[in-house]
Amino acid sequence: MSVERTLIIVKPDGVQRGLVSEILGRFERRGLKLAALKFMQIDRELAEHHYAVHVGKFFYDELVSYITSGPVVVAVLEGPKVIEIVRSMIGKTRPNEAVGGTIRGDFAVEGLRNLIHASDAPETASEEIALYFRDGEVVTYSRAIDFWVTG
Ligand code: FUP
Repeated sequence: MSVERTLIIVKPDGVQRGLVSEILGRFERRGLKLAALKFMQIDRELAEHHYAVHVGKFFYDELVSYITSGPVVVAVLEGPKVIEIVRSMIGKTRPNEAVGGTIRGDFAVEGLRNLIHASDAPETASEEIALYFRDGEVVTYSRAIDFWVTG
């Protein structure tokens, strides 16, 4: 069984609205394994690296201002097909299009205030994990429940 990792960020609106435990709790309850966790403020340089793919787009400046506007929680989650699973749990990028049952569909309303980021492919996941965590900060371990979650 191949195990993947993905990076998630509870964005400044998630922290300010007191939704950190709700969001992390959903991933924990799903059975996904926490491999790294950090509370931090993203500075402009890091934001520009993270969102390099969006340079020049109409929403870029506002996106960088928003992600640097307050502290965030950054985590690495691990599990088989975790990238796809987490993307489906966060819901569509535009909160108004996100269906109920997803994080955005349950708690977000409009525009950039979409509460959470999650890597969208294996290559971006590796790049993003390296952007936020040093090697030793991502922890490999086994849990007693792994047998019951992944077999
Ligand atoms: P997502 O992976 O769902 O967080 O979305 P992207 O990484 O593609 O985009 C990053 C952020 O840019 C989104 F959270 C919101 C913003 N964005 C827009 O405002 N409009 C768009 O068309 C695409 C992205």
